[in-house]
Amino acid sequence: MNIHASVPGTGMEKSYGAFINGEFLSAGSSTFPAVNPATGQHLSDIARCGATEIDLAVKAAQAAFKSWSKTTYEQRSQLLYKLADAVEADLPRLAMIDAVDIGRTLFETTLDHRFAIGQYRFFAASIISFEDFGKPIPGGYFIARRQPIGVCGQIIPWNVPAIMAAFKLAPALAAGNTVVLKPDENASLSTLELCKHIARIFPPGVVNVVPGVGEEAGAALTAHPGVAKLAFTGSSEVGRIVSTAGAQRLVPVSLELGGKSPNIVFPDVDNLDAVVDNAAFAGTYCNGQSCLAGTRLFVHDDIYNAFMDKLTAGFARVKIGSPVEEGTKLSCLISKAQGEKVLNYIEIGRGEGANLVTGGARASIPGNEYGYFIQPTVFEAKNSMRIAQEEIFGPVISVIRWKDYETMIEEANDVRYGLASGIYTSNLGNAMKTAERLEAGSVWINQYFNLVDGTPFGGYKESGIGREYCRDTLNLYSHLKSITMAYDLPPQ
Ligand code: TXE
Repeated sequence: MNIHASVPGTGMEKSYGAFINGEFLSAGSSTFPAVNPATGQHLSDIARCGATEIDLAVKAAQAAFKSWSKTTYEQRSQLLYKLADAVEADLPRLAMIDAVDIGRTLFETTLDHRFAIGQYRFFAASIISFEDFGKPIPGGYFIARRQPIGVCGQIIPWNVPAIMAAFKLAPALAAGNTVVLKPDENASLSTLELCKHIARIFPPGVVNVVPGVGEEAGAALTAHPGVAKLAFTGSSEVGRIVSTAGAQRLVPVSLELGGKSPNIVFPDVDNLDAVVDNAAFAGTYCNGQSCLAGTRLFVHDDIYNAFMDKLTAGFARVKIGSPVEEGTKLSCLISKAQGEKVLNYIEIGRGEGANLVTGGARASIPGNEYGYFIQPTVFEAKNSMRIAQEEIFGPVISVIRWKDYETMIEEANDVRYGLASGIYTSNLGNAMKTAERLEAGSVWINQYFNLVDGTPFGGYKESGIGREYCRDTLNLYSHLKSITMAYDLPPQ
């Protein structure tokens, strides 16, 4: 492969083929471009794989499973630690590749890779204590034995590719499975680059990465009879398609889907400035392209005006700019399509009578005119409005003023999603009682996005099925077999 000179220092290739059985195939003639969403710069050509490459990859993964599934927990743990070390040593380069490939700030993409490293280490540690269990029974003993499932088909989105790859690979490999992973067509580069490390560390065929578009490579992966488990992160709409494919073949499916999370501010908060900062961060981190984003901000009437003044003033100071420029807080969205989708939602908000408090337009950044940089946008809205109910996936917050606790709780839960939520209050009892009542997989008290390895992550309602990021995830990737032993043959 030729080193591509367009982004110096990244070692990016001119083209990438699928990574199958420990090697990169050539990209072939059918490719799609990786494009810098800020500048429009062409970065690389990526193989547009389909059923043929998926089949090759699944067969390689099936062959590798025979020996990989028999490795000890300690052996797998060691290799995951090695992968974590390799990513850590390569972090600045990988973070730069993501910044130019997905348009998020270097600060954020660096954090993404740190999260990924954490995931590899977390599962390297967790697998060691993933014990079988058993107990004496009358006349014998039973053992509950954990066993890997087989080839896992994994499909990931574009918003945080390094985290998504680690969320999928680490638990599956730790539990003794082999993998065929399809990265997103908007964000394949860092996952393909990760394969260079994987090639040095893991036996051939244990990890296979097949790039391509959803309806082709993705659909072929979900339909392949050799895939024994499916895992998907992306939109709820495609989650349904993946789930249906799994149901047809009766294979287990875990899903992490969209969100429209409530973030609730009580009037008794100790430090309003800190709360405003954190709530702004909750709505706009990742340029708002996060399934966890706290986009429905419930602010109590008693502090409403002060809160809104501070929020607007805060957003006026936010630096919007090139993803690779020091100090940039908000950069561009992943694509024109995503940018237009967000701008369209802003129009929908105006049209349904929400009051636009700040933002609402595309910003023009010198040298980056290609990109969709959207100003941080705040609407005063009603929970029933579309902008408060639908996942916008951009820096757009709907603020909902509340007075009555019961009504607020009802509205906070009145949405089809249930991924995350936030609460700010100085009253511990109130925080815990409210946390109990929220229909969401994660509740953050006093600090949104407080993500720590080992805390379960996943959705209620249409936000998904299964929990990642925690020890329990190993169960998603394991069979539990009971072996029941009688000391004696039955009496005749
Ligand atoms: O996601 P898709 P898109 C939400 C967010 C965003 C919207 C659309 O609201 O605006 O989804 O984004 C693969 N069979 N989230 O269109 O289509 C696809 O190739 C198999 C939330 O980018 O769900 C990619 O790898 N696979 C989300 C992955 O699915 C298919 C993060 C996700 O793409 C497929 C991203 C098919 N038929 C978007 N069609 C989150 N939960 O964080 C597509 N894919």
